[in-house]
Amino acid sequence: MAARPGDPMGIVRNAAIGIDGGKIVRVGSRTELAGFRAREVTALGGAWVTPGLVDCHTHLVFAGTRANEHAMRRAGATYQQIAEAGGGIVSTVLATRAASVDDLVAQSRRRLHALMAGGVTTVEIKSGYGLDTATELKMLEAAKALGTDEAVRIVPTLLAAHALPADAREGAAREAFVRMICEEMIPAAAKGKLATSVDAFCESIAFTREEVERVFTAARANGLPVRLHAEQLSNQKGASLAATYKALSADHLEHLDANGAKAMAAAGTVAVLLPGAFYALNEDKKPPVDLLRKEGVPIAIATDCNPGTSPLLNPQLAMNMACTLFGLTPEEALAGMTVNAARALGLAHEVGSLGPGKAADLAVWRIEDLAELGYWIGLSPERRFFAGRDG
Ligand code: DI6
Ligand code: FE
Repeated sequence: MAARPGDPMGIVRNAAIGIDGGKIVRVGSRTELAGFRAREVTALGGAWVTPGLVDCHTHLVFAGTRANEHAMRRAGATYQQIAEAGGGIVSTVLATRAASVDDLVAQSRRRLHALMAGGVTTVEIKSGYGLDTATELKMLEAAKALGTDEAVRIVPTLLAAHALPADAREGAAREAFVRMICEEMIPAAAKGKLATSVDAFCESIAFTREEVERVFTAARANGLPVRLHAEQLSNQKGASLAATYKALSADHLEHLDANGAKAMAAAGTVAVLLPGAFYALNEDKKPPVDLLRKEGVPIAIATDCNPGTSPLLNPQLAMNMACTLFGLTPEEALAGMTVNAARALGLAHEVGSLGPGKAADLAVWRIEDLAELGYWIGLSPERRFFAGRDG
């Protein structure tokens, strides 16, 4: 059996999938594919097949951990208080600057393996723990190396505007940092083909709308599409700014308002929901899922795997949390980690659904019913195929 989300589910029973050169050439019932002459047939014994999962928002490459903050939060400190006290993103920056590319690759590989074991075949990885040009590029090099070594598609994003370095929080130093992102980091990442999009964090503890606009303008000038961490901790009207720049996605969105949702729908900007961060920060404000549905904004789900707010390594748990905490249906959760996640990466023509011309990235599940995806907490697929290859 094969499920093709987007159709809306497009379930085909007694299905067969024809694959050639790492791509799908046909999907249909076994009788429809009876004339398909295959060199090799792999029987899956009545299992369900979905597209390989797409984790469209991670900060998977970093050094060290921030397990201490977990304890601080339990003692009552907020994410903002931890950041202001020199913890948070800036503490991961120090560890990441000190690590070599090999170190970063080794530390990150374990996390990548965990996502892959959960059925992920495409992983977006953001920089953002460098905050200087050399380290941002080093992180992107590490992400690229993982994609070369492992049976997984890595989609690298430059997130230089993630946090302000401790010595550049105000005044001329702050302005110089934003200028460096625009004039140095973005052109270098674009020229080296090390990133396929540019992301930023629009928040009171991070970058203002005006600063994000400068970053987006530079991204556009360098031919890179944009995405935005928007309305995570407060409403900065980031979602409508993202929509103005035809962003691929706006992510988090707990504090999204109706105007933001309307603007996203009109621009085709995907809403990426990150229940792991909502959970780990013990937030109570949920993203307005009914509003997203009403406006017809496509919804994606991702792990947001990062050392601070979402140390989450399991895509099924992200789907389960999206259902349990945010009220998504199991179908919405599956579309959120397949077809809509692919859209958030600008890769819907390549991954996230099963059809002719798409990559033969498959997850094979030993389940009775599709609703079991996002029901089990931490289910792994029985098999996984990447570009037609078992593994
Ligand atoms: N929002 C998040 O949830 C992550 N980045 C961001 O802008 C957190 C990253 C971290 O705390 O290390
Ligand atoms: Fe994030």
